[in-house]
Amino acid sequence: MSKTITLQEFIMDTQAEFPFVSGQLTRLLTDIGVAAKIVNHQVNRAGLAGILGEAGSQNSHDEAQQKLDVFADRTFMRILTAGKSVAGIGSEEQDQYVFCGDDGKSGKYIVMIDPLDGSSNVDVNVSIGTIFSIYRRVTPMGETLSDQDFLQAGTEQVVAGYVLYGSSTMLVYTTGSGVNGFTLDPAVGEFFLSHPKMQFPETGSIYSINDALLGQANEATQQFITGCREAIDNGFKARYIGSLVSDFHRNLIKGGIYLYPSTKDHPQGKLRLLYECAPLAFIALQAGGSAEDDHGSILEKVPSSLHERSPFYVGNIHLIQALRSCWMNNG
Ligand code: P6P
Repeated sequence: MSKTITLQEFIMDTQAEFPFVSGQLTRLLTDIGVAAKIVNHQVNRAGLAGILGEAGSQNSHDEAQQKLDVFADRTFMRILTAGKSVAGIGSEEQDQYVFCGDDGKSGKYIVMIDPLDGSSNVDVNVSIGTIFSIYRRVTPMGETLSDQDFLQAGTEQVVAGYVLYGSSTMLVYTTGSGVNGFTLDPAVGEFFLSHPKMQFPETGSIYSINDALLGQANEATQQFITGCREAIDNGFKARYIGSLVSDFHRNLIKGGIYLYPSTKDHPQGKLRLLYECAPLAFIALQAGGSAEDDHGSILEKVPSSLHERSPFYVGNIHLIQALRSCWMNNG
């Protein structure tokens, strides 16, 4: 039986894929793995460590921060900043961009991150996740960062990935050459390659949407979901965990579509373009799937602000195409 390789070995083996490789990206990916292990440890013992519940603070979206949100944000900030590869970070938990090191003049990469998505689920022991995206800086090294470094289209991503703190903890990422999944062995504290070359199944029959919001959704989404419900004899079923990374990961493995349309409460959509939709869209396309908003490709969207929201539909190509045809039918 061939040896299962660790995340570190895989990163080293594949770093040659990158032109002008300087080792900075290798260091950055390694740092993400380390931060994920630290956050995982706290998530797994949250009920014992008195870190369940709200931190008593709010993030920039006036959402109550969970204690674990704050812990995860501080952990990723600390480790990514210390690594010297990162010039700046955009985080769901930070109102503004964070410049790393010497005012962001030396690091080569920009990181977008949702440190702990779905964190309110941790109190009820439901899986949660970290979502991250890595871009090259636009301004030359040695200059101070500007908006253009942070507000890049998803097509400019160098790396996208997520950590799923579930029944086991997984790190799944792509550098543009396919999607690979690593499972943490807590006994040795290492991530091992467990899901090489992840691809959506040929077809999918799971639809994930918050049913309570359907009445507020656009006509196309309502028509599509009605079609799914009528296809129950073809094996269609509804599955919605309420934790984006968990719903996405399940659909990636079993096949399906996740939908979060714009609603009355969230007229631009609830999910954030830069650190939720774009990274998962990159992964989806690399895994043979598709990701759109109401008008077309998520990856082509150029954000105008750090916390911009977007409607988000992601999953098997044939399901996204079926939704698109509902848009066409509804003019
Ligand atoms: P709703 C969690 O707050 C989150 O951002 C995603 O993880 C999840 O898919 C979605 O919101 C759930 O939203 O409105 O269905 O509770």
